Amino acid sequence: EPTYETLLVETRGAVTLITLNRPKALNALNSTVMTEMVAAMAAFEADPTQGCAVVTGAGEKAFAAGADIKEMATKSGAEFFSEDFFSEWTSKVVKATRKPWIAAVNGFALGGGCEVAMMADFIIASENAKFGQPEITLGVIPGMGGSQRLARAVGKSKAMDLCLTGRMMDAQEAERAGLVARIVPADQLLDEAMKAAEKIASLPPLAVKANKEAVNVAFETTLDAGLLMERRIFQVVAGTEDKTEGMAAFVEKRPGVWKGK
Ligand code: CO8
Repeated sequence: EPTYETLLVETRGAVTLITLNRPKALNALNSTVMTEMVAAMAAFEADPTQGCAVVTGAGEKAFAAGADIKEMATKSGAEFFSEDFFSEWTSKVVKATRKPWIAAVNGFALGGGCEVAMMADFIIASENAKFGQPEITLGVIPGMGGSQRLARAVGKSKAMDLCLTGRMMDAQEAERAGLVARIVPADQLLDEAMKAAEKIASLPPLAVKANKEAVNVAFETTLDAGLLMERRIFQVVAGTEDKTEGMAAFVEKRPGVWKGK
C-alpha cells in the first residue's frame, strides 16, 4: 500500500479506512491533503476488493478543523482563482467516486472539515462531534460546499444561522437537523462506522452503486426527473445476475452470493 504524508490509509477486509492525519493542526486540510485524498480515493475506487470507505480524523479532538488557515493566509485572490483552489474535492473525490464512503466525525468538523464530511455519502458522528462554518469570522465564506450542501442538508434557516454567526452545533443538533445519520458514543465511533461500511461492502456491489447514484439524483434535479431516473436505474440493476441471485436467495431462505455482474 502506498504511504502518504498527511493520510493513514489501510484496507481492512473490503473496507478502506482513510484517516486525515495532521493531528497537531487538528487535521486541517492543506494542498497535500487534497492531492493525497484524490489519490487515496482513486485507489479505493479502482480496487475491486474494496466495497466501502470510512474517512475519519486522527486524534481525539478533530475530524478536521477546516482548510489550513496558515496556507490560505498569504494566498492572493488571483492564486485561489488560477489554481481553482480545492475544486478537486468535488470533481475527483466526490464525482469520480461511485462506491460509497462514510464520514466518521470524531470531534471538530469546521469549515472545510464540515464540508468534507458533507461530501461523504453519510455522516456517523460521535457524541462529542461539533459542526460549523466559521469562515465568516475569517472574512470569507465557505468554499467547498458549505453554503450549498449545508443548505440542502439542513434547510435555509439553520444554514444561514450557522454561516452568518459562525457558531458550532453539537452532534444532537446536527442529527435533529438531518445532517448526521447516527450518533454513537465516542469510543465506539470507529467500530460502528466500520460495521456500517462492512455491511455495505457485503451487499451486491452494482446495487450499492445504483442506490448511491439514485439518492444523489434527488439533490440535482426535479422530483419528476428524479423519479424517472430512479425507475431507469432500477430497470438497469434488475438486469443483473445479482438480482436473479438475490431474489432466488430470498425465496430459498439462504444468503445471496454476489458476483458484481
Ligand atoms: N488551519 C490551520 N491550523 C489550524 C486550524 C486550521 N483550520 N485549526 C486549528 N489549527 C491549529 C492551530 O493553529 C494550533 O496550532 P499551533 O499549536 O501551532 O498554534 C493547533 O491546530 C491546535 O488548535 P488550537 O490551539 O486553536 O485548539 P483549541 O482547542 O484552542 O481550538 C478550534 C480548537 C476551536 C477548532 C480552533 O482551532 C479553531 O477555531 N480552528 C479554526 C477553525 C476554522 O476557522 N475553520 C475554518 C477554516 S476556513 C475554511 O475551511 C474554508 C474552506 C474553503 C477553502 C476553499 C476556498 C475556495
